[in-house]
Amino acid sequence: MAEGANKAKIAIVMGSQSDWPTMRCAAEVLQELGVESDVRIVSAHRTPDRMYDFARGAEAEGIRLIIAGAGGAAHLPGMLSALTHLPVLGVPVQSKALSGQDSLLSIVQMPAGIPTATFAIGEAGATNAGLYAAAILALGDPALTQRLKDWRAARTESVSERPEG
Ligand code: RP5
Repeated sequence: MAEGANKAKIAIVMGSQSDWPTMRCAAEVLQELGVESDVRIVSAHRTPDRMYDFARGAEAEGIRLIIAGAGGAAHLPGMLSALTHLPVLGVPVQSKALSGQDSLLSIVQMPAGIPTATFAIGEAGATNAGLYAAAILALGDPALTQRLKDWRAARTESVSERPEG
């Protein structure tokens, strides 16, 4: 792809199609905020060459932040952090065998020098990774800052004073 040809500044990558129901939460909240994302399947284990090419080419494509989700032996976020200086926001996908504890520990325990942000297991983590990525981009984008403030205000207003039913 040509230098800067990608309009999206945020890439959302995941290790498998099976991660998409979780990772789509990041894509959806970014869409609500009017932020484009480029969504791809990139596996550290099954498609290591694709992972390498993506990580090495991301900056030139115009990507500024990477949200990476994986489950089980979740090496993708850490490997991406090792291959690019771009910020990597890791989402531990809930695994079948260990409920995502394995994913969480695989992502969070990076050695000093290779920083990888780690969010909560599952959909909450994916949503918050999307919001966090938007907040970082908003530092240089006043219009996005306003949309983020409006989004948060709407969430606050949606909380009832008393439970219903
Ligand atoms: C990881 O293995 C993926 O990130 C996924 O969470 C997990 C299981 O993958 P599938 O067997 O469903 O493709 O690499």
